[in-house]
Amino acid sequence: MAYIVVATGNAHKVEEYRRLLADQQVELKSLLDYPGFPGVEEDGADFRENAAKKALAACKYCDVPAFADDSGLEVEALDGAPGVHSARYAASDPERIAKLLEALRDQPNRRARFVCVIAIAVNGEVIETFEGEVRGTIVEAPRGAGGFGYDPIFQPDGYEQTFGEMPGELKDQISHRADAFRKALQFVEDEMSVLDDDFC
Ligand code: ITT
Repeated sequence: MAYIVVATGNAHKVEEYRRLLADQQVELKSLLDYPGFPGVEEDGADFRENAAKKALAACKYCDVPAFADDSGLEVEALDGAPGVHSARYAASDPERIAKLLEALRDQPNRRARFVCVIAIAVNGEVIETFEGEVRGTIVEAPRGAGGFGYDPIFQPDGYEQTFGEMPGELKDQISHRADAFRKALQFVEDEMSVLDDDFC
């Protein structure tokens, strides 16, 4: 079966993409399958730049079509922080959550959004990027052990559960990653005849 590489070392992202790609005739590999991959410095100014950098590096290294996502949480009362620095906000998921809740202590405005930008690279070139989002609020204390990252403190609009409490299949329907991925998949389907030779 043909395969594509998702340029991530984050096992939770790989799991989400495996579910999102379940109906497609393509096998998904990730950087976990390429232990020699030298890594990418995520020093871009925004999600788009970092996603493009990651996708391009993986496409060149693995010599197959690759995609990557750069994603994060933007909190309104913190002027969009941690944003593109979400992964580096603190050393571990529990510390990132604790730091964010402390920054929002006594803050009535708890509006936030998750953002995900997916970049696709084929034949050593980034061909397109797609942005997805989901809006919601930051709850007062972590709830749920599912998902990863900031999931236990993010409650999407229209739901009583945080991402940490809901089944992965429900997160897949409404998440920023799913939103960006749907747009990317539509693009690939539309362009398939053009990209057929490249897309394995
Ligand atoms: P790769 O760069 O290898 O893909 P990463 O975890 O470093 O893995 P990012 O640079 O895109 O990924 O950083 C995204 C961070 O934003 C991630 O570490 C989480 O802290 C947070 N994040 C992104 N999407 C999330 C989600 O669906 N649920 C919870 N937190 C998320």
